[in-house]
Amino acid sequence: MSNLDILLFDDQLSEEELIIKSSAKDYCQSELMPRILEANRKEVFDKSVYKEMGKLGFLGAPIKGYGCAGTNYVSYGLIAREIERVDSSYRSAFSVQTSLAMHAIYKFGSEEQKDFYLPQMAEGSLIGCFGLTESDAGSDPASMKTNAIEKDDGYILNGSKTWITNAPIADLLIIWAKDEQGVLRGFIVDRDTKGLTTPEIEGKFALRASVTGQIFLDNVFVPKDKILPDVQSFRGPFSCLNMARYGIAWGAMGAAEFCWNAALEYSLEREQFGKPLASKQLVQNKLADMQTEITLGLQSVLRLGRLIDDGKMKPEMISLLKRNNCQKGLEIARISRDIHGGNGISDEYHVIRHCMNLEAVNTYEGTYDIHGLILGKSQTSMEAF
Ligand code: TGC
Ligand code: FAD
Repeated sequence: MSNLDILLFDDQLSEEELIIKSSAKDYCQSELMPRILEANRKEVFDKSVYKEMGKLGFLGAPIKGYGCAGTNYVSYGLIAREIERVDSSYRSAFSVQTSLAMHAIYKFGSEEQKDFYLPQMAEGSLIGCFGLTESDAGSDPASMKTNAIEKDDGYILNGSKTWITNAPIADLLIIWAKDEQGVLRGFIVDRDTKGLTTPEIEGKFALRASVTGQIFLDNVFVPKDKILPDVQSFRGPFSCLNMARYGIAWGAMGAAEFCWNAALEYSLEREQFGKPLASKQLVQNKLADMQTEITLGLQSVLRLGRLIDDGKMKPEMISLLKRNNCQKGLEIARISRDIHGGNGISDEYHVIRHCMNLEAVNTYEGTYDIHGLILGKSQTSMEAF
């Protein structure tokens, strides 16, 4: 179906980007796709996925040095797209490790922290998580209660986090907490630290192949060398979020592409009223809408990737595309589900899984409306949060 790439997307990629895209696609289709149905049904995340991604150089891909591949941001986006074509849970695993946990250490950590953690995280031997959200501080993380009290040789952390990807399986937890002056600080909390518990949140109907949990910090002692020295404001976590949101904007298009292709194939094969569904005007119009939104969405994230690689990124650019591509991806998944009729609710056709995943993807890393408000603020200079 070569005529689907109507604006010849791949012609805009370099030789290196094409190789990365193709190796990501091969891995995702041969190793992840065969596992996802059972993983989603049984709500399990296979930790060996991290080792496999590590071997391919995906983890921390855009980081220079420290055992990381040092790709550009377009390549990082291409990887996210291929992973999420299979499942948003695997893209979540990739995003949290790369853009949230590793990026936090890379941007704000000491040289010793980078030397110790990043190579092991790049190879998938250490798994990270990123604890910002609390039960009463979701869209508004500035209202968090988790606090850090300074002692001679470190800090004592108290508080809790919720809805944290990887929390139950993480070897190291990036925890954001306010000090006694109300200044936001970032801490690396190692798994074996006394007073740390990370129960799993069960019964999710989205991202079932991703582990999500809570984090409880009960007088957790963090030595001075585990504080991220170069961050003293919400600019820290928000700059990690920029990178993860950018990856999501690509990933949502990968999930949407899967759903569009599935709708096309299904409608070509399925006959009703004596003809294939694909011969019906209503169906063709839906396929045209899917193709349009995906083509525009992909062109836009490619442009954004080039801007990031050229050092011209502004956060509102990322909000525009995280918001748009998640919403459009979700709509496409729902319409594909509808075109599949009754079969659309069976996981064997995969689209219902993408629908449910994209509900969560539309919410995390800033909801659709929060990104609308960020864009509103950038236009009007007035905060409407
Ligand atoms: P505000 O006063 O606007 O800013 C505070 C400081 O942060 C700076 N800043 C940014 N810096 C870099 N990038 C950005 N995007 C930034 N946005 C703001 C700002 O310049 C300021 O710096 P300074 O030096 O003056 O201190 O902050 P606010 O409290 O009014 O927040 C506004 C708002 C609503 C935009 C923010 O709270 C927000 O983005 N809320 C959404 C929360 C969110 O996205 N949470 C995500 C949690 S992590 C997650 O969901 C992971 S899921 C991963 C997965 O599984 O894939
Ligand atoms: P709320 O903030 O309560 O929002 C509820 C609704 O109110 C939304 O529709 C929202 O748009 C709307 N709303 C909020 N404020 C306004 C306003 N000012 N004006 C108008 N409407 C508003 N967090 C982490 O820190 N790390 C993680 O790894 C992580 N992983 C996650 C994994 C999953 C599967 C999920 C579901 C969430 C994860 N999160 C994580 C948390 C996620 O970032 C939050 O769920 C998200 O930011 C929204 O916060 P909330 O759920 O508290 O919703």
